[in-house]
Amino acid sequence: FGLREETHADMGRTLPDDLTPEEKQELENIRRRKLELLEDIQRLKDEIAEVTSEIENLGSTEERKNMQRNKQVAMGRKKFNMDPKKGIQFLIENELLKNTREDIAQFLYKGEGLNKTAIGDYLGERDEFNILVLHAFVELHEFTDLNLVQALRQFLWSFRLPGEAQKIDRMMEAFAQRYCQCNPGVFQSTDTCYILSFAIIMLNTSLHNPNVKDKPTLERFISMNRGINDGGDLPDELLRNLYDSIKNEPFKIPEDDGNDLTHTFFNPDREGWLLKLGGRVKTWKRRWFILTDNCLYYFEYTTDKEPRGIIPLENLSIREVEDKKPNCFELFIPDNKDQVIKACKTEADGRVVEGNHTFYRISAPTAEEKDEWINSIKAAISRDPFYEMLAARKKKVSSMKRH
Ligand code: 4IP
Repeated sequence: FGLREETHADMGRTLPDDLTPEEKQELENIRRRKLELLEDIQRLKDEIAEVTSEIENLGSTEERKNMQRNKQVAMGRKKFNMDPKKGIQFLIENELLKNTREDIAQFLYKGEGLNKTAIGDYLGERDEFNILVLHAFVELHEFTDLNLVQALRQFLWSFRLPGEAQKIDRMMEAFAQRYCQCNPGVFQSTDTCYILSFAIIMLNTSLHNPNVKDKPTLERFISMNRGINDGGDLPDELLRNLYDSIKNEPFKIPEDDGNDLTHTFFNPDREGWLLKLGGRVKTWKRRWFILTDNCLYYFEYTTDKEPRGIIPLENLSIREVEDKKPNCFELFIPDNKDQVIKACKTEADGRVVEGNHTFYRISAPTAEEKDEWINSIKAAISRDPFYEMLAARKKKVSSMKRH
């Protein structure tokens, strides 16, 4: 701009007198060309500035769009964690996710920012579409040349098993199918793979939970799995490898809220001192409680062989209650507060008789122990249907040979 001014000033300046008219004309032409050139440059500069600002604006709209998109994806993830179905619907409606089983499965498999309990809930749904997504999800797992323990480690880390027996059954069935597809010839059938998977999960529990005193040996693990390969036995070598792998490194499972079936498999039965209120005569007695086999046993001393009482947990519910004693909970029959709970007890004279409790009120030494007992008992109460399903499958594969 400065140069142009200068040139304009030049234009007005009188030319020296000693120049010939031709020279004056020549000089005048040079000045004019210079001015034109400068004006061209300025025009170009203006154009460049215009285009640059357009590009900048374009960039920031792109950026803004991206930011907006990221925000919506984050919102979708949050929604998913609160309500998986709604979260997926939101992402689809906002064109952040395609409504295909493959895309949704991929989204869950990547799992970025997603809560593993929510992933498990979505995959466990009974809905036909969710089942298709479950299968697409399982197919994203590569199990080729992994042994069953390695495959289970990978699978059980990718989401959290939900708490319902039917859901666990569906998911483990899908897992077993995929494992057999990736490793043909290892097992006679998917059922064998399914049953062995649970035997491994339970072995993990027995070997690594401090509450389980009686640790199974390799021999016991092998004998427990006799006949599960469609009536035949699996090679000892294979079982030994799986046993060693679990013994050397327990399963790592996603954060556990202790409120469902997985709890049973990974943190099962427990024992400890609790106070119990009497049935007819309301006296508090300190008793050693053991939770196992879906029953609650109580003893006078930890070393007693015979329990003073046995409470089968079937059909019972558990809840926290307020009492003068701290950290109380009680076992009761839902919707029937007057019915006597099916249980047995030992009378003072040693006779074993039916109990008299319409509820069992129990006080734990600390709030933490109360929560742990409630969680373990809840898990024990809810695991029955699953054990039945597993038992049915076991029966099926061990009778295959006979048929
Ligand atoms: C007893 O009170 C104990 O509390 C018993 O507990 C209890 O039996 C009795 O209930 C209750 O009368 P006293 O010892 O003061 O007589 P425990 O068996 O642990 O010693 P439960 O059924 O709770 O085992 P009733 O229902 O028998 O009265």
